[in-house]
Amino acid sequence: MKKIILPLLFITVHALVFSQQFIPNYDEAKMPAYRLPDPLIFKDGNTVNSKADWDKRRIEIYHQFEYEMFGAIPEWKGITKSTVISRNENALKGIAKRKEVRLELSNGNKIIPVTILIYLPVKSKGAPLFLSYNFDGNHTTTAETDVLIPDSWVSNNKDFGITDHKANENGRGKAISRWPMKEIVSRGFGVATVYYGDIDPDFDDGFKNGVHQLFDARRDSTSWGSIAAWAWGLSRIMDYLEKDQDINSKKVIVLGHSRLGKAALWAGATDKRFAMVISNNSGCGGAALSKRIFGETVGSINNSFPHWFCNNFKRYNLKEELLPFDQHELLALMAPRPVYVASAADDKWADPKGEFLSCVYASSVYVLLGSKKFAATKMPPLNSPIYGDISYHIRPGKHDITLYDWNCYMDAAERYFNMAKK
Ligand code: GTR
Repeated sequence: MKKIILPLLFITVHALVFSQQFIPNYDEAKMPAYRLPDPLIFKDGNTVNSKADWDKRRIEIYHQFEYEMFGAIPEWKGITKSTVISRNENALKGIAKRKEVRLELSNGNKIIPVTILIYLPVKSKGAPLFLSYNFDGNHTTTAETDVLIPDSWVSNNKDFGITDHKANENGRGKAISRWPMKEIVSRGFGVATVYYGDIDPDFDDGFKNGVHQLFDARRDSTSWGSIAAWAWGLSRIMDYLEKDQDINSKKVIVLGHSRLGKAALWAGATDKRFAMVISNNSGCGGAALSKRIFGETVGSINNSFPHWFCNNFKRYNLKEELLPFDQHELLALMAPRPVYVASAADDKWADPKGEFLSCVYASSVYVLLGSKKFAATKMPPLNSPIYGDISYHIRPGKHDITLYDWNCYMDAAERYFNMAKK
């Protein structure tokens, strides 16, 4: 009897302690004292003084994120085929050209289809393009009735009437508040969006579904999680965009909200073809500093989403002080390309202040590479964006991406690409 009771008692106490420790802290006063690694100090203690030094230091930081957090992407030996499957030259009441492109990522006889929905302004040739995943299917981003519904696995969702992991008509247009296509196109920008589950369905299945099927299945503690898979998918979409004559592939802005903001940041770090990188409310594992232990923590994210990061990242559960890097260094990996971080005041889970401080502490790298210093050390008031090569804003309201956010991103992109105001 004792033999059974003791282990049971141990497991129960352990589970209780563990869950207690994942109770989020929202009190600045209760945060631990923490020290952030300096992106401009090499692991051996030497200082980064020049661009050439930074190129070497960047590799050190990159590998830390790769092997300790997002996971390494195995060698890609497959091919991508692309087919335009629909065109509408008169979309959004005549202001946009729309097309859907089917990519087929394949390796041997495994094929993963990925559908890209693209809107381009009729009037502006060479328009900058926002590339951004959507959460529930391309058809949710628009009210246009002929945009395709994904065939891939989707999360069940009461609001979208999904109970069998299959998207259906009920979802059409349900996410349009997040996709102000008319406003974006009217300001001279294009949009390309893809359902993120086309690349990797967002559940813990042991990495057997999505694009993982196209790779060597052997895994170790450094192997990629889903966020790296989504980032990898953005690069494959970029491969296509580079070949599409209608697209200005030098002006592709990778943008993501929340978990997809984490993926956008890692895509920006892994692939320098993205001209600008935007993190909307990306929080823990995205733009927010982990060592602050505010809102979502490394332990809680790994506990809720064991498939997002590599197994090594789990070693830092409840031990953020041991992390050899922090998220300001993820932002620094974009330098000198512009990066934009945005928070929402009620989104405490994503730690707005931790997102802001990442911008502050990434700034030294941008300055070394010739940018102006990030223009704040204190959080700006609501709705008062700080623009520069590192941009930041915090708006009122909840975890979401709104027209206000998009307008700020377009303002920042207009400045960066020297576009005439529309
Ligand atoms: C939450 C998660 C966050 C964020 C968010 C989202 O549940 O804890 O890290 O990614 O989901 O993607 O909406």
